[in-house]
Amino acid sequence: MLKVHHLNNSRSQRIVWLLEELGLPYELVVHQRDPETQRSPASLSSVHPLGKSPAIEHDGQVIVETDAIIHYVTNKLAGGRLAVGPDAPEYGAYLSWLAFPEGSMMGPLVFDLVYQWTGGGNELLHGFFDAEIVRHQAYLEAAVANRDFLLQSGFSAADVNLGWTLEFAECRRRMADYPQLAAYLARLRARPAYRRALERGGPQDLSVFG
Ligand SMILES: N[C@@H](CCC(=O)N[C@@H](CS)C(=O)NCC(=O)O)C(=O)O
Repeated sequence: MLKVHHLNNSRSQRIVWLLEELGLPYELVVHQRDPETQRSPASLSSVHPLGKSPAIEHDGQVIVETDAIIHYVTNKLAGGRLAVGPDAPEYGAYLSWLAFPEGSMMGPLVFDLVYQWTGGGNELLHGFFDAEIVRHQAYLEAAVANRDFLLQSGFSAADVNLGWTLEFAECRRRMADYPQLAAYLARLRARPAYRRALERGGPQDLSVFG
């Protein structure tokens, strides 16, 4: 049985959501953040040396990194459902979108949070993160302006990956200027599997990162 290590209020919510979308069985192990530092507990470091979520266990292996887990789940456990295969016209677009949240977006958003938590003081540095966040948000706003989901072929695992990232951007008050993006996030949140995932992995409260 697939085991999912989930940290409360974290990006591993994506994996719970993906599994609910796919209707796959899984055992959920919930680890609680330290309420003061928001760091993960020792129980997660006993799963993998990095002590990060998400992590999954399957067939005696521990797999980490959100994008790798999404590839593993969709292609190995779900016969390619919610993924796009190499022969499909949108294969390149799918891979690009799948990598975008962790590869491009989360870095500046997390640096901006840490900058705030550590008291700021370097406006040059802050200006750099801020401009990066605006650039990414504007790019996304245009990308979802004329379509319901990231790909023309419809909803995919790339939307799951981006959806939680936008929730994080929202708690950082980075969504107000982007109506198309807000509408896209509302479409994602309206999905029954999204709501089931919150019941299973939640409740989610990202306000601590605000
Ligand atoms: N690049 C990794 C990032 C993993 C990560 O930073 N996870 C956060 C959860 S949002 C975490 O475990 N934070 C707790 C900690 O570092 O102590 C991925 O895509 O899975």
